[in-house]
Amino acid sequence: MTARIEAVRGDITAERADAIVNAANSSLLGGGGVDGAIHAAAGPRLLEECRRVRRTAYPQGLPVGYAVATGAGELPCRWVIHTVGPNWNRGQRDEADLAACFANSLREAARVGARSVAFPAVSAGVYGWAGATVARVAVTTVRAAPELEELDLVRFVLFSDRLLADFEQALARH
Ligand code: AR6
Repeated sequence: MTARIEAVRGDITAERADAIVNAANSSLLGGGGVDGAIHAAAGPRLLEECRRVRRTAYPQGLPVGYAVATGAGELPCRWVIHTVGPNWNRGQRDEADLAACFANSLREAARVGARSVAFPAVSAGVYGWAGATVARVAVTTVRAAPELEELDLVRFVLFSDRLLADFEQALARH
């Protein structure tokens, strides 16, 4: 069996997937956008777990393209997988870094035992990547991931109709 891959419009903090992915920054200590929404909905336990990750595994911060799982605090999912997208506005324009976010998040999801994973459009907000590029890289990377065999569902949860259209087009084409 391989996972179903779909795109919906919605708020990822309301997702009941086993794991949701957070478009974080290297500090793992919160920010704006989807990161801010996830921390606000999860409550202080998530920040506490992120601080522990910083103290133990990543004292210098989580590098671009990496992913790390924590619990989910008050969120309806079980895990939050934090990944750091490349920042286009700072010249981080290598698609391989963006692809690594999706690939490494799926690897981390499978490692903790998640069967369903919800992704936002990593790097398509403050970090300035074009939605259509994020959609293409996300879809091609997820389709090629070996972890799909261990998952039931990968859902892209998009915050605007425009981004949803980008992802629907990518799913139809790639
Ligand atoms: N559910 C789903 N998608 C959302 C939600 C939500 N609740 N809120 C926003 N989005 P961004 P980035 C969309 O800026 O570009 C943060 O400050 C948003 O519309 O959240 O990777 C971090 O701490 C956009 O399409 O992430 C970093 O510093 C997408 O999520 C930096 O922003 C990603 O936008 C990361 O920038």
